[in-house]
Amino acid sequence: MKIDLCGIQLAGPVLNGSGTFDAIAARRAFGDALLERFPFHAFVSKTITLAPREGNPPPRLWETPAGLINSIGLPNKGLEGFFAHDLPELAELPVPLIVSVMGFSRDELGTLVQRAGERDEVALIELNVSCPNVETGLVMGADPAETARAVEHVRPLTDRPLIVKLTPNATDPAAVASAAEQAGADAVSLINTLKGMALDPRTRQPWLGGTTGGVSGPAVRAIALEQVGSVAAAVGIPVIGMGGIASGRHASDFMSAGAACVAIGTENFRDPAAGLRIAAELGERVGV
Ligand code: RRO
Repeated sequence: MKIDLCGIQLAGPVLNGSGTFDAIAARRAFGDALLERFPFHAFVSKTITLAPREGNPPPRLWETPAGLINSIGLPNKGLEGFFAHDLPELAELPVPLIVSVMGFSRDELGTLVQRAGERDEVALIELNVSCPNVETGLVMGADPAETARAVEHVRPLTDRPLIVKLTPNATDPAAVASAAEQAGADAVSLINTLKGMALDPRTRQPWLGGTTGGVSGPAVRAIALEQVGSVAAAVGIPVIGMGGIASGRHASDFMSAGAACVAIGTENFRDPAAGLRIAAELGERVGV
């Protein structure tokens, strides 16, 4: 099932959700076997910011009956650290590389997009306007006009295709998707995590170091499927669908709802080879 994603050729439609698969650690653990049987048809990096970040205080994870709540808080080496340490290793992966970026202002986002787009190793750029775990609590992607301003600002700064990663924590995700499309986005991806919270059973205080977190996994799949369907009906650009996908059946549901590609997130933590299994199951379902 060959896919043309914004002019980039993929051998199939299965991606990873940003931040859910550490390809550098996996390469250390599995060696070149990882490259010979890489689980995704394109690889999305963990979101990077301009300056390095430590991330949120621990604990950073809570397991729910059907998934996770994370409060990771964007730990990363910053743009220069990413270029120096991560990009050379990610460039060795056998699939196109999508770099995920997040700015705390439009100017920061512009710098990230421009600099990432100058690198030959980077095939596409994903704008993460939907992280639930930032100190300000402000999420650009919750508002159509804010999202459009961000995309309009960065659009002239690169010729790389731009994917806008949408939040489910918006009143009308389809309106945000349309605003992104009109502002020049080449694709949208959704869903990021849903805002949630867990309490420490002993102290009755928030368990997560960041107080609240993002809910993912099977618990969010029905919500994600509905949002992918309504976004796909509203835009003409490709939609990358994700949210609790754990089987080929789930992946084919998202594609039936209008997704051109799917991404695997929380399931990667349970099974790092989930992408291979899901791609095979999907292939059997659609007869390729
Ligand atoms: O790092 C995180 O805490 C995080 C990010 Br950037 C995101 O986009 N979504 C999420 O659930 N966690």
